[in-house]
Amino acid sequence: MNLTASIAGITFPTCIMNAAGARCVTAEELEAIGNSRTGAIVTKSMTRDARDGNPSPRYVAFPHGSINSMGLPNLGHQAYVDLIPRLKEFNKPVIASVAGFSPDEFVDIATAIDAVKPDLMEINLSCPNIEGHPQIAYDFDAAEQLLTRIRKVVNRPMGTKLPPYFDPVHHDHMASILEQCRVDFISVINSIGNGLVIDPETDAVVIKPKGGFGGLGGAIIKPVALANVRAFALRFQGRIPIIGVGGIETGQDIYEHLLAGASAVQIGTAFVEEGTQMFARLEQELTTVLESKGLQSSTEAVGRLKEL
Ligand code: RRO
Repeated sequence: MNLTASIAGITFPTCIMNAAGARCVTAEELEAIGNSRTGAIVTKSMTRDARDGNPSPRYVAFPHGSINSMGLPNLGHQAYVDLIPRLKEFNKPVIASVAGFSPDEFVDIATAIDAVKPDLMEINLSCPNIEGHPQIAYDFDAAEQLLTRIRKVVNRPMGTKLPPYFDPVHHDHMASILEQCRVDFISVINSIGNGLVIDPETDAVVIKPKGGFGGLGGAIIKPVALANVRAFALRFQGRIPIIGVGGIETGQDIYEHLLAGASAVQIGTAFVEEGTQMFARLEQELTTVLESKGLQSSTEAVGRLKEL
């Protein structure tokens, strides 16, 4: 079975990779990803300076989902500038995820990271967990201005990680901004921001930051993720490739993301729960699903969703 993917001219040995955020902060974690069956190595979103992130507990899994408010813990961009050349030796694409607390910070990090030539750069416009910093991609003018500035300094293929949108008007607006800004790919969706989970035993919230509000991930968000993949796929008509993220635990989940229009997928919550052996399992399961559909490659499934 051919599970390779091509995004922005870069070939991926398989279409299955980790999502930015989970278990991809340190050199050890990133090297473990490099040594696994993953189709790419995606870094944690980086900021200018190293950060410890929010106080714990800050990630909790519950039946069919997870909630997190990590608060951007990362090594600081210089550590990833130093690390990326080593990560490229694993012979699979390296995707550097870039965040920031101001437009200047995004631009400075993107400039420094571009110089060490990651295969792709993913600009995170959708972190829901920093107090006082709203998700940029919900402010369409700010997102457009920021992407316009970053595009000028980035020569590598550049994409953006988006939050979920819940109205077609917002899909229309963001899709036109992304085409205008010459974005090479998108990753959708980030966690569903500012959910709340309550522990029935203690009557308390389950994570400490922001009074318990945090980003939702895992199986419960799959329908929202699929809707966003599909909504952008219908608008882009193949002009901008899509990496589907959200709710993937099985090969069938990956297949559904492909049907909706994703060329590849990223996995967060299930990767946190299962570790690097998950990639081989998902490869196997996806192969079984594709075979049962009479397909020879994952690419053949992309966008093949039927409507009634
Ligand atoms: O670090 C986080 O709290 C975090 C980030 Br940057 C993000 O983009 N999405 C998320 O669920 N958590």
